[in-house]
Amino acid sequence: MEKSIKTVRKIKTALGGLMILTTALSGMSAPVLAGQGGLILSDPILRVIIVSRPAAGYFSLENTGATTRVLVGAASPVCKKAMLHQSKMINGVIKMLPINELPIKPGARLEFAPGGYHVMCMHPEKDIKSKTSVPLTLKFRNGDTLTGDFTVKGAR
Ligand SMILES: [Cu+2]
Repeated sequence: MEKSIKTVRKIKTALGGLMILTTALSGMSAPVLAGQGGLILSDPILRVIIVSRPAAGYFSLENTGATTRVLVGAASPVCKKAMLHQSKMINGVIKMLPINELPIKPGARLEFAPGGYHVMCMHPEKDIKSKTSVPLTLKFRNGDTLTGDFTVKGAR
């Protein structure tokens, strides 16, 4: 019994170290997905408030590589169409602007978060709320793609 408790403690310590490393890398908690050329995707979520309305994809994307990467689009089998959008206050009204390309310089981190950049998932699949996570692919100008497992979340 005593031995198993010690083992558990050791595992917890090891996990704690891993969490600290993950936190240091992403500034947030796991999950973290590393893609081509040093791209690191963390905390991907898809916010689904009402299935009949578009869902919004949020994440953090860090470029640890040596070259600028350009995000040009998104796609998911659970969205009829997925687009890159930016919410912006224009004359006191929040508007959503389409984004065609979004460069991420070496060492930079791009935040897709409420009130700013988001992936707009048009006509999400009807049973989307029954899923815990869905695949969503980020597309880059050089042809690379990065597919994350986006956690499905409802209204806060
Ligand atoms: Cu939008």
